[in-house]
Amino acid sequence: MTYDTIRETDSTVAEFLEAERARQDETLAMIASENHVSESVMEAQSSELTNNYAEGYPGERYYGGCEYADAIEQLAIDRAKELWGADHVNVQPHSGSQANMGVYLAILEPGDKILSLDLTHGGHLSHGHPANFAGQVYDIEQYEVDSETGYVDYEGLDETAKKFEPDVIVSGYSAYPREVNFERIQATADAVDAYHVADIAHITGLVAAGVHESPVGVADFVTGSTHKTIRAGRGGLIMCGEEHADDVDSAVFPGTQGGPAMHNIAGKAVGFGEALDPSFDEYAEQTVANAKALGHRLREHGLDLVSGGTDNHLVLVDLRPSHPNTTGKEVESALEDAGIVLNANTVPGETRSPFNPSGIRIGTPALTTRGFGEGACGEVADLIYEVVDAPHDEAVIADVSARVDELTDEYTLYD
Ligand code: DSN
Repeated sequence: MTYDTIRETDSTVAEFLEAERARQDETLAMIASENHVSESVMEAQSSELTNNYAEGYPGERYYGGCEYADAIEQLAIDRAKELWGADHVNVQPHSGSQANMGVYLAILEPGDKILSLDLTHGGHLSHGHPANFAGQVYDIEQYEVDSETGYVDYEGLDETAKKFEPDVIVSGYSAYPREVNFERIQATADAVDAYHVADIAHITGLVAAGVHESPVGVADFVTGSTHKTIRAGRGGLIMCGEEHADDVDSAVFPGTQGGPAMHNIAGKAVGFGEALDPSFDEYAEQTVANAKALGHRLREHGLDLVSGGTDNHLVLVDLRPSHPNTTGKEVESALEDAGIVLNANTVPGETRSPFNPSGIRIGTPALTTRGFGEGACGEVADLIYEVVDAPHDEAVIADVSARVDELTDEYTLYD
């Protein structure tokens, strides 16, 4: 992609776009929810479909001119069905949060009960945080990870479910490094006659590639985002059985959204097509292997990982045991100066504020896309540790930054 035209018509925006391109090229993106989509996905997302209004669904639109929008949306749906093995897929949610909103609207009344994982234990805002619509519209109770092991406390979840009698149990998390036992949570939901919504936003790609247990065909509803580990166009999706298809579709449109972002749906179709290629399975396997290698090396340096390691694409470091006077924000900021971009994150049993928490979350999907293997990820762990250990030492930041420059030159991003 070039910015030739925009450079001529709006040099100010072009300058920012070029700066962002350089930023991504010259830094290591280790925010666990980020990835680098292909140039084909980006082309699709900047296509003429951005001009189109296609309220409704393929073959049943409220506007004319939807012939190609229909074809592309149907392709995205069919490819998603093949990737995840779902009976019914809605690819219109603008994001993972919008996908969750769609499912809640399809099955809940205001005031109904949701049981979900606490945000500081790895949950997500849209699972019922008081600052989010879900926490304001529904009655929320939360379960936690076990304080000793860092794994979901499945027994505690059983007990809370029995007492709270939820209408919905939400599984699937945004800062949880371990494999989720969806069948175990389904058994809990069955025991209390609740729906089970599995939010696989972070692990859509891992599930599609078969490197993480799938909740499809287990949970009543599966929601996700489409631009994280699956590396397709920006947005969300919902999967469910045919018996819920009409309710889900009308909850997305007209329930919570108007016209679908057809250019992003084109990006989803392209990215899903790429993920159907066997090389994507290797990518997903490598993403997990890289996270394990990264975690292993951080542990060797004496850092404390929540749950002791990882089964997926991310590790969560609790800085308190090894560096009690260093906060996640300090580390995030120092690493950004050194060219490594990740985010400060709350940890189970958090004692600081969410704005300056005690942990950092580190993901490998984007580095794996750049071609990093386990050896290079181990070296990145060394660099991260150097900065964690001396976040205010300018010489350390400069040394790490120089090595990051070499790595980004070696593992190039876009041509
Ligand atoms: N904000 C995303 C994340 O970083 O996990 C999820 O929506």
